This record gives sequence, structure tokens and C-alpha cells, in this order.
Amino acid sequence: MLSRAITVTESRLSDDRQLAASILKNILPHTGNALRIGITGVPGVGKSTFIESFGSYLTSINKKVAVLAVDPSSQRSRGSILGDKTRMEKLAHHPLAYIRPSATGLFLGGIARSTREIMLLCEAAGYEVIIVETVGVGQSETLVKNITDFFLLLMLAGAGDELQGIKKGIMEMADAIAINKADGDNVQAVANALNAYQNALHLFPKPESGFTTQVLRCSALENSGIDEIWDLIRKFEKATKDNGFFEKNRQAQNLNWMHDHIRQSLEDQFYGNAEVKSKLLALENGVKEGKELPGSAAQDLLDIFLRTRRS
Ligand SMILES: Nc1nc2c(ncn2[C@@H]2O[C@H](COP(=O)(O)OP(=O)(O)O)[C@@H](O)[C@H]2O)c(=O)[nH]1
Ligand SMILES: [Mg+2]
Repeated sequence: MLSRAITVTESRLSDDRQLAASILKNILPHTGNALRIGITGVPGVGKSTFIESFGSYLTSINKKVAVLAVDPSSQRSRGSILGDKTRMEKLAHHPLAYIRPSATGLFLGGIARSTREIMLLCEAAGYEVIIVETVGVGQSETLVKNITDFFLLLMLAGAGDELQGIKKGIMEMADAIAINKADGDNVQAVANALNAYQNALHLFPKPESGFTTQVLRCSALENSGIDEIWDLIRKFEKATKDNGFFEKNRQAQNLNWMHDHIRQSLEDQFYGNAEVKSKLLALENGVKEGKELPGSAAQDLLDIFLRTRRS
């Protein structure tokens, strides 16, 4: 039933959109109870392995876990999904777990919409922890940060920040950082990196959540440090529920969601408008050739659009 509902929400057919809207309206009272966790980090850091380990830990303490993936690049290569499925083999077969690979063929805005809706469907289906994995490519991080309660950044030891392609902005977004692959010969390097990141974080402004960003270590492969990360997340949840940030953040996210819808819907209507379509190319060419000012060309198109809406 959950999978079928998700398929309907991901569809762009107008009949399906209507059905999806009515499903979402009806499940709304049953949503909002899960803890929503975003996980990010560069490819190869071990996100999928971590989610297998972390998710299995959660199921072992009887939590129902849903895993969603936000991967804009999967439009191009479908390989990552296949890789993820094999890395999450154990979790994928656990009766308390549900894994949904990312929707393909959607633009980022579409991914955002469908991920939020899928999250609500999972909550209504009784999943208590929702994990959203995203690949570290900038824009999708902001997206996942904007739909989750807790944002975990996975990092590696032994490589400079630049090498890992992690921007300062992403470190600032993180509610916690976990250095993965703390096993074998890597243990000392992880200890050093832990210090370095902790020092770096001192220079950052205090997070809006009021919860000081911590650096932990783990080995997704050997399942170590996983329970500490869950403990930290629970502490974060308690602290932010006590200080009001948790609720405030969700409210802001919901408003943001509404405005996303408005923007998206206006844009769809504008570019789908027959009159606009018929004038668009000529005005675009005028702008390219410097014969039209971008602002006045835009205004002309908006006037055309508004005129057709009035008549
Ligand atoms: N030694 C070690 N290897 C790991 C660990 N976690 C993941 N890996 C390996 O790192 C590679 C990339 O892992 P994957 O989960 O696919 O990374 P993702 O691209 O971030 O999802 C795989 O070969 C994993 O087996 C870990 O904790 N320790
Ligand atoms: Mg992965």
C-alpha cells in the first residue's frame, strides 16, 4: 500500500496528482511523528554502508525505519541506486525497514516535492525514523537540510577539507559530524581528524538550534560508534524540543514548503501558457542579441500571461 501511494505521489499525470492530493490530505493527521534525519557526505565516504549499519541498529531496538535517497545525479547514472541496494542488503530485507531509492528523471524542485510527500506517507505508515540520504553535490544538501530535523555529515580522516569537497557552508549546516572508517590502520588518523574538526568548529557561529555541533567517530563496516550517534541524536531531539527549536524549525519548513508549491505552480502555469510560449522564443532571441532588456522582456511576458488569465 505504501509503495502504491508513493508511486501515485511521484506521478505527474493530473489524475494521479488529484488522487495524491487527496491521499495526503487524509493522512495528514497521522504524520509528523517520526524523527527525520538527513545524511550527507561525499561519494565513497560510506553513507550507504552507514545507513545499513545505523538502520540495522535501529531495527534491533525495535524502531521502524524508512530510508529515502535524494540523488539528483541518478538521472544520469542509475548505477548508484544499484550500489546502494547491495550495500543495504540486510536492512532492505528487515520487516521493520523500508528502503525507497530516489525518484529518477525529476529536476531538483520535483525531487524536493516528492521526497517531502514520501516522508509523510512513511510517517503515516508508522515509520518512526526517516533517513534521507543525499550525495554531496551542494544544492541537494540544502534541500535535505530543509526537510529534516537532524543533519549528519559523514567525513573521512586523512584528507583535507578541500580534498573532500566539503564546503564550510555544509559543515555549518551539520548538527553533528561523524568521521567514518574508524577501523584498522585508520584509527589514529581518525583521532587526529576528530581534534582538527573539533577545533575548526570552535570558529563557527553558535548553531541556531542551541545545540553545540559535536564530532564523533564510527566504523560503518564494523558497526562501532553507531549507538553513540543515535544517543547524540536523541539528546539533540530532547534539547531542541525543550528549547522550542524543534517545533519552530518544522513550522518554518512547512511554510517554506507552501511557498515552494506556490513558486512551482506559478512557474508551471506561466511556461505552460500558450500565449507565453508563442512569444517566448522571439523575446529570448531579442535578449540574447541585446535588442531587448531582460527586465522589460520579462515584464512583456508577464503582462501577456496576466492578460490571458483575466480574459
Ligand atoms: N574500512 C571501512 N570501509 C568502509 C566503511 N564504510 C564504508 N566503507 C567502504 O567505503 C566504500 C564506499 O561506501 P558507500 O557506503 O558506498 O559510500 P557512499 O558513496 O557514501 O554511499 C565501500 O567500499 C565500503 O565498503 C567503514 O566504516 N570502514
Ligand atoms: Mg551511497
